[in-house]
Amino acid sequence: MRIPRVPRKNQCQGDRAFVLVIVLWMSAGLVTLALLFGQSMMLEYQAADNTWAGAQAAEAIEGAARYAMAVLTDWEEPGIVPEITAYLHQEVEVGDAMVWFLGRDPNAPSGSRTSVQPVFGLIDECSKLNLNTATVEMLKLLPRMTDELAAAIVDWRDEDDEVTENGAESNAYQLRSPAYACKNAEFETVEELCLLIGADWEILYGEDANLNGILDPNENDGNVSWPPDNQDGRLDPGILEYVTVYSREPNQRADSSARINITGDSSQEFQTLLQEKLGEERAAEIQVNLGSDLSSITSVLEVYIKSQMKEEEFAAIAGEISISDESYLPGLININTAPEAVLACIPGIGTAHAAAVVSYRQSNAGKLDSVAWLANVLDEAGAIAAGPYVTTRSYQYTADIAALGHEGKGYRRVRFVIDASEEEPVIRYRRDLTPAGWALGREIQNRWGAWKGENRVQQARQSL
Ligand SMILES: [Ca+2]
Ligand SMILES: [Ca+2]
Ligand SMILES: [Ca+2]
Ligand SMILES: [Ca+2]
Repeated sequence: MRIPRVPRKNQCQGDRAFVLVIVLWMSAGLVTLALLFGQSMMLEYQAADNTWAGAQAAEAIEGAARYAMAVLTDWEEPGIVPEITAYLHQEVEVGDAMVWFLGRDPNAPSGSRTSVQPVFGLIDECSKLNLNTATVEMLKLLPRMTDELAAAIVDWRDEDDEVTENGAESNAYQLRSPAYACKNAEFETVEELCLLIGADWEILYGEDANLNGILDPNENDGNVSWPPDNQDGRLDPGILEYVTVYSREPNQRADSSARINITGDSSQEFQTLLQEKLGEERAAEIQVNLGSDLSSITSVLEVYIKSQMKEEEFAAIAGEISISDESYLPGLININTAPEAVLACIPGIGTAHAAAVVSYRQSNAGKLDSVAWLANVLDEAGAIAAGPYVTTRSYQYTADIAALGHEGKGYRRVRFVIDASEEEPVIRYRRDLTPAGWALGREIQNRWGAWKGENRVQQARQSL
């Protein structure tokens, strides 16, 4: 009996099936390769595109920094905070890129900063407390500040090695591993605070992990994402929000000559000034009110109070007089721009009157030409106590510039401090804050940010 042969047809079918499987395998492999190739091209395209967008954003930031310096150079009233309408500050197109100056609202009540959208503009460094001049008592009143850190700040900058109560000098820093010495000289940046005993991340940054002054989603979700926060719907920033090392006012008149030091040997000059600006009769009355001995006067605000001048009379001479011979007056706080938390640190204002100071200046905008207005909010003793610490002038500004390259990609952010207290504005500080993450709030993110970029990528992917 012959074993029936397997029908040829079937054998043929088997071969074909085998070939088909191979072909299918190969096709699948080719498709996979093509997909992988496409994907890798896509990734390369995306990477190159993002790099390009980042470069555009970085260039735009350089341009915006130069622009900010030009604004301060050209501003017609040096020492007066430029009006927000006097310069471009948000969604400024620079080629294919777009830049924003991240700002602050000085009138936002410190207890209820609920804003999730940033405000824009230059930030006044003279609205902050100067680490090189503030006393322990003033520092202690900052939100989150501890007695230890306040004292350590003063010990860090003072020349001696005598430990302030609760403070820390070299002895304490020598115990650290590795050891280092107490600086015993002025702070040059606010980041130097990180070296100090008692300074931890929470005190410095608080809930504002990206240092933009607004409540970002991760800053109000408890411990779900960094940083830790109390989820109360309000931003509780750290002390970096409120401190500076840059504020200083040239002790000069508008024509760059030295101001008249009324506590020194210049009574004749002062008298002539009063006569020129206010007439002989008023000058005589004012001199009677002031008395002949001005050596114990502690501020120009005290001159205003004791002389019983009118506010507009004082505004006419305030920029001409001083109680110091120094060429610069460091650390004065601009009462027109300081937030409530900083005003609360000023002797005579304190936590008791800081909110009243803010609400007075809000309802009297345009009438805040000199420090005289503070005497309308505080009693005489309070105003005299505050006098040595306050001004209405500012010469140093932060330009916190964020930028996006083409199609909302390539986010970058650099913070500059510009000092306009000398003949030409100079940059005193520069820090890349890109790693701190998105700082422009949700609305801009939705319009320009990653979301839009992602959409473009999807479109590009579909078209491949
Ligand atoms: Ca010291
Ligand atoms: Ca924030
Ligand atoms: Ca959080
Ligand atoms: Ca909070």
